[in-house]
Amino acid sequence: MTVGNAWSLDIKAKHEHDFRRTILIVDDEPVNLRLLGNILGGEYDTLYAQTGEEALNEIRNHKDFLSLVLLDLYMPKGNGYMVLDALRESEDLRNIPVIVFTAEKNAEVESLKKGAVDFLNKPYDSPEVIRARVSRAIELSIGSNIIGATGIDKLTGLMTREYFFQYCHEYDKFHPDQEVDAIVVNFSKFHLVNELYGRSFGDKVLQGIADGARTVARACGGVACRHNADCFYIYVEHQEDYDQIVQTVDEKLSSIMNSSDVHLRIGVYPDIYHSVNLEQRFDRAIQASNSISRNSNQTLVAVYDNRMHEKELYEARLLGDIEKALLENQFNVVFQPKYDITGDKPKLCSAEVLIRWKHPEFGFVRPDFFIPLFEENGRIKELDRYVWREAARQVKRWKDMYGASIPISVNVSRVDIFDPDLLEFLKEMVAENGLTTEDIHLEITETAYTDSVTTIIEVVNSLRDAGFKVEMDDFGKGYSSLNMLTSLPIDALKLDMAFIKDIAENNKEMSMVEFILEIARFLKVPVIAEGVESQEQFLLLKKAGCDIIQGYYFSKPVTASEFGRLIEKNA
Ligand code: G
Ligand code: G
Ligand code: MN
Repeated sequence: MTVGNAWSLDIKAKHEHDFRRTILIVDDEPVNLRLLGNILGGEYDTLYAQTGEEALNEIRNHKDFLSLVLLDLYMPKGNGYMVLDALRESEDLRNIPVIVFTAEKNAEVESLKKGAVDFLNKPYDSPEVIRARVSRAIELSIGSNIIGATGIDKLTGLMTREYFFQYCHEYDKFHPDQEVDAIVVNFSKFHLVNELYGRSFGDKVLQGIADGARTVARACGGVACRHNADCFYIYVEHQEDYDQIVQTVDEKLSSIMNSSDVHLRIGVYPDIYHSVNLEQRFDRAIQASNSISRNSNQTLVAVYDNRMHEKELYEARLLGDIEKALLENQFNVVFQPKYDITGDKPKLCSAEVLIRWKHPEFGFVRPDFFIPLFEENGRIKELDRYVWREAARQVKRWKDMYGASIPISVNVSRVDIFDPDLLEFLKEMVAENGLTTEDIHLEITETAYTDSVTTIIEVVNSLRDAGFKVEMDDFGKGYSSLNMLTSLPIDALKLDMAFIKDIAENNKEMSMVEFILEIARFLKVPVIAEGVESQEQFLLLKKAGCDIIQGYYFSKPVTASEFGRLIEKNA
């Protein structure tokens, strides 16, 4: 039996704060139902049942969004105790809080034992008492079922994500035919706002985005939440386009900070086919937003499309194939020589080990595609360790063959930095191969330094104390400031390829490189230039005082045996 307005829950008219919860009132007396309905109907959507059996049916039918049951103990066809027992026995239902009505002390104790959370007196307490007890019981049960007793994020006043997802699930149930959009709003490099302007300003910026998200949600018939620090989720009716959304959020933010500093990435997954569940839809919205560059200098929106779907399937395939790939030796390594150019003649001084994956079906898969995938899915450690071992074995072989070798550098993923066994593993690995820590250099990407400054400094210090040389890779790709360099413990700086690309054509680029070289000289840190392809670039870099060069100009990555011959010639 359904009375009240539960089925016409109109999300459009509602803002997150006045989201209505649903309660079930069970009593065999119609008069009592009406009375309680009147007391509680202003605040809650109400369902009614007159027997124990009916009550269980209603509970089962609405279990996903029922916030509370008010239960009379004495009824025909299954009394209140029977209902309590049935709820307690069911995994699905036992978390729904129940308040019982009773006139007897004994019954109170009995029903609390059977799992009721509270009781109300019959004849009824005053409306205020009833409302207060009901609301407290609901709050308490939310507190234990989901995080955050109120469901509201303190900083922004938006829903918490748990509450948000509950709400969205509920929305979907009531609006099975509504086309909906899952939208995520991401602030790129938000930590920089905190670092540059302080946390309290950062908080204001987040409130600004929240304000924008709330306005959008209201205008488009939906809800918004803060999902985590600087990422907001919005769930609204399907929109024809997203210009208005971008504009709204931008406007709210530009009243707080310089609009030229606002770079939001907005991703949208329009669920036109109702084909995937809520969580997946938001994952896809995130994928869409990740397709936008973190370095873009304006707020951009990306809508999930077929191409992204293919990519998702492809990524899933690759992930599924890792095990087999490792077993079947589909991975191998190549070596790209590095040349010291400080003397008269360039001299082979090292090489970087690079992984290659020859997939039986897809052919060569690019590492800059699969490395991030492995990182995200916790598989990079295995892969990196495989590569490092290969590198160590090779160096040992070359030492045995030629009586000498040169140090080889390996890439250390930023994820490896958090591995507590990293140092031990590396030390054992060199020892097992009869090498020393000087034979293996470690390249750690610049973004690792900016992600987690204190951890990385600790880890790098311990690696250097053990004798490993640490090179900061991809310098310039991330956003560590030049003055940060002075406090970072490193043995070499690898300039990102993007810097080198245009130095021959563009004076400004070359000045930038010269400037970095100057600072590095001051800090006594040698600089390695990557991606040097032409003689012109080589000569410019040599003139500017660059120390080491890696790039197609000297050599593409080569196989172990080819590199062995280079060592032999060198010696
Ligand atoms: O090889 P190119 O080969 O396309 O490499 C692309 C990127 O992938 C490089 O910038 C490098 O940082 C990364 N990479 C290559 N090999 C490895 C590896 O063995 N481990 C890690 N973590 N990254 C690697
Ligand atoms: O980890 P890292 O960014 O250092 O990897 C270096 C990457 O740069 C590898 O993918 C390697 O194949 C690539 N590379 C090396 N030299 C050149 C070059 O001269 N031109 C281009 N386009 N790529 C290069
Ligand atoms: Mn590298």
